[in-house]
Amino acid sequence: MTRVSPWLVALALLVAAVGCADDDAAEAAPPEVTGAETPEPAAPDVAAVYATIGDPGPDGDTLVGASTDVAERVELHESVIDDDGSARMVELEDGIDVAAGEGVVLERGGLHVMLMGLETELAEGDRYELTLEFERGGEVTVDVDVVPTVGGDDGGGGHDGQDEAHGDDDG
Ligand SMILES: [Cu+2]
Repeated sequence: MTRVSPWLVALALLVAAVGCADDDAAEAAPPEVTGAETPEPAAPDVAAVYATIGDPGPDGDTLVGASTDVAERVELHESVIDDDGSARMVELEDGIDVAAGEGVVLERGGLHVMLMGLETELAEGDRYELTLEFERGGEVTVDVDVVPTVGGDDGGGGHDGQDEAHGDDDG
């Protein structure tokens, strides 16, 4: 009768687990980030960053953090409207989900990256570097353009482009 040492069994399981983890991480790369911009900050201390994060691949990914030289710290936020109609921002401590096959858009009134404790004055036309950290894909550094502030506190921001179609007039 052969007796298998429990230590050997444990070791075999450990090796198998590590092997699987290695396979999973092998092909990871950060998703493409485009159109990163910051509206010229209205407050002296904080600024928002909007951008489009592309398809992270079939496994999806999560934006878990960000950093930059121009601010003390960076948070991930979502703007929400309370029941009483007032707008506020909540910090997303679990990160921002980047959907498999889709990506995610960070935009005014929704998901965004928030610079807290600005150490450099940001004015229209400036450009700074922001490093985004993804759970699977790792880090990617993008250039962020400082753009004019659009609109005020009205929460609006729709597009006004109207196209009138002309039909054919047969006499
Ligand atoms: Cu915010």
